[in-house]
Amino acid sequence: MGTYYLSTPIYYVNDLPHIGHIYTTLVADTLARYRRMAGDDVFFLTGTDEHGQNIERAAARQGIRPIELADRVVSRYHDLWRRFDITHQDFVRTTEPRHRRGVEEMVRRIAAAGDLYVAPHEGWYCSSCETFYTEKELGQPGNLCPTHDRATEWKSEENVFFRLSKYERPLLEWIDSGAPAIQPESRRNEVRAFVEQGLRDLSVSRAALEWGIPFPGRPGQTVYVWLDALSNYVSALGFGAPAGAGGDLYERYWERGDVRLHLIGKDIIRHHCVYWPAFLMSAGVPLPTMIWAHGWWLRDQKKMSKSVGNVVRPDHLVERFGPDALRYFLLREMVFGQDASFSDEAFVERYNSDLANDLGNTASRLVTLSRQAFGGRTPPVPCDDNPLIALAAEVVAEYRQAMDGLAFQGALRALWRLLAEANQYLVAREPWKTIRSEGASDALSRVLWNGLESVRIVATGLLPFMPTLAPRVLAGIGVAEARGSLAALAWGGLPTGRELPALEPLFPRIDKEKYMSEIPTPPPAPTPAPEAAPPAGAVPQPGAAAAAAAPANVANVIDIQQFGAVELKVGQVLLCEAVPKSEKLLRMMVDVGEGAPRQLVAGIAKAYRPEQLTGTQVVIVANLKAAKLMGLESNGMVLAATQADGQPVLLRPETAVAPGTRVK
Ligand code: ME8
Repeated sequence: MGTYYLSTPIYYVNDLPHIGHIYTTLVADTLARYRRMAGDDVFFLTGTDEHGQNIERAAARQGIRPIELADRVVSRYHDLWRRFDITHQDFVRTTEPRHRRGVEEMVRRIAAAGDLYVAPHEGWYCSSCETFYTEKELGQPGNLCPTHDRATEWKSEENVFFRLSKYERPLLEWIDSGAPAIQPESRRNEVRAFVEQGLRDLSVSRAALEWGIPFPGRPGQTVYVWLDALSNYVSALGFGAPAGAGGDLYERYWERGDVRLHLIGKDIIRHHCVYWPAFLMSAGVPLPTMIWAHGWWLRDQKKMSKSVGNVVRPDHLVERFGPDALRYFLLREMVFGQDASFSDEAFVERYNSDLANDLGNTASRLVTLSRQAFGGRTPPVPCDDNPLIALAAEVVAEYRQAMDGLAFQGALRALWRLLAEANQYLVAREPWKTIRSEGASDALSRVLWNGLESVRIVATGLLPFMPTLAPRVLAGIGVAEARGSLAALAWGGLPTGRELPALEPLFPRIDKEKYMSEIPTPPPAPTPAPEAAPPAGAVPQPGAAAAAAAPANVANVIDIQQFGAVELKVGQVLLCEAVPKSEKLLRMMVDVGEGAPRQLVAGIAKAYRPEQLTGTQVVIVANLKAAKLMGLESNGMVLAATQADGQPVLLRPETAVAPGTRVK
């Protein structure tokens, strides 16, 4: 027992939350509830990350101010957390004055440590993760961001730098010291290898980005979004608040706290396990005691992500089955730390087998038999000598060990072992036959009591996972007060002779086929393309109305209008040459039937020599916003099939056509 601080990442507000965001918050909530059951003094923090280029651009696309977009999305987060009954103590927004004070204090302390200097800065920048990459790190054709699969831009500006390189050794010592602070082990090794290969200083200010916290003492520059965002973990506790203004939360939960845990997805390991500890070391602030990076929810083998556009939003699942079924599924399905694939089919199967059948049927069968035999009450005679007692003790120990180690799937499997054993026990003793042969005997009472007691222990262990339904299961088996304490996991808590109302079905079985046929079409990609007329000739085909339903296994269906918004054209390559100092880029002048040729830059140099391309035809995306690659403007994108090993194969018309011919 002690203080237990835990946080989720603060989520970007450029789009609505999806299953991935919900997952981290559900994990945090489950853990927070469990720690409270264990008697800890818990502080659970979540919030939103509202500054940066990505949000500035998303707002501009919608013709609103960034703060309006943030307010809109934040209210959606609040609704969602209410719906899932998330028990966070605080929700921090990076646009709040208290957060700005925390960031300013962090910068002040880092500057006082002599760890800031000004220098020119250039590199490949991904605006989705607001991070600079080296060409080596990009490792894919087209200079795509390794996380977001999106084109990066070449950026060059004068920035404030943080002496990250100075913290190489201290970081390695921290990673290697005592109890491993980075989990799981594989991630710790990854971080260690990254630090060991050498750290470059980090630019922590941005020029020409207005939507951010002004960099103290550097007019015209804003604080790098990650230094801004990471500081939320202490700004919410009152770090940087005027003396006496914020209470003692910072001292209690951070400076003197026992556990300081960040739960994150593996996409943001470097920021949390390298930058953040280095900032804290520089500022003289204690480090987190643990950072736990879980895997990704995938859809079609790709990370579910707003930028990729393959997300599953929780709305229809929550509307149909309530929040607890999704809570259970997400925590049961993913081995914490590894990737998992989301599918509606798996959801329905798990719901039917684990919740409707194993839990729901066992509970309702026991309640029905007890009501029948004992006048609508729980069995009058308990039992303190039967094989389920030892198993329950074993299962509870396993459950606690798993929960202490954040192995949520393991904890649930342990509980289900007890359920399965209780079922076996009932099948072997056939109380439904005993009722007929013996009536309400003591022997029958003991058997039913044992069964119900097993369900009580399982439902108690489920309280952190299913905060709405687990208390209802408990109430349904005659336990009026759902005691949220680990002591309630001990064998023997089921009251005897307690009134037992008829159990309403808690987990009605889902008709899988019917459900699968009714699943709503996933919403269009998050950044809607501008309105455009359908391409000429795009006459709706007979049966095209059926396209309103998603083709099997396709998550991110678009309609013909959206497709029509992308202008694909045939281009004639007039000139092609390598880009100096780049292993990947080729510069081309391409005739797209517009009079003057266009300059395009493509990351295909490892697969094609310039002379192989001059005079040939390619297909390009003609209405893509211009991007800068190695300082060269690219006005469009050349289409290629990217093979499993990353090698591109260009797409071309089968026979030569006039430059500018539309592809549709
Ligand atoms: O990165 N599977 O915010 P973000 C599992 N603002 N978890 C996922 C996921 C997926 N497919 N997609 C997202 C940011 N997540 C920054 C964080 S913290 C100081 C700043 C979860 O909105 C996971 O926890 O992109 C991941 O780390 C986080 O959402 C990223 O949310």
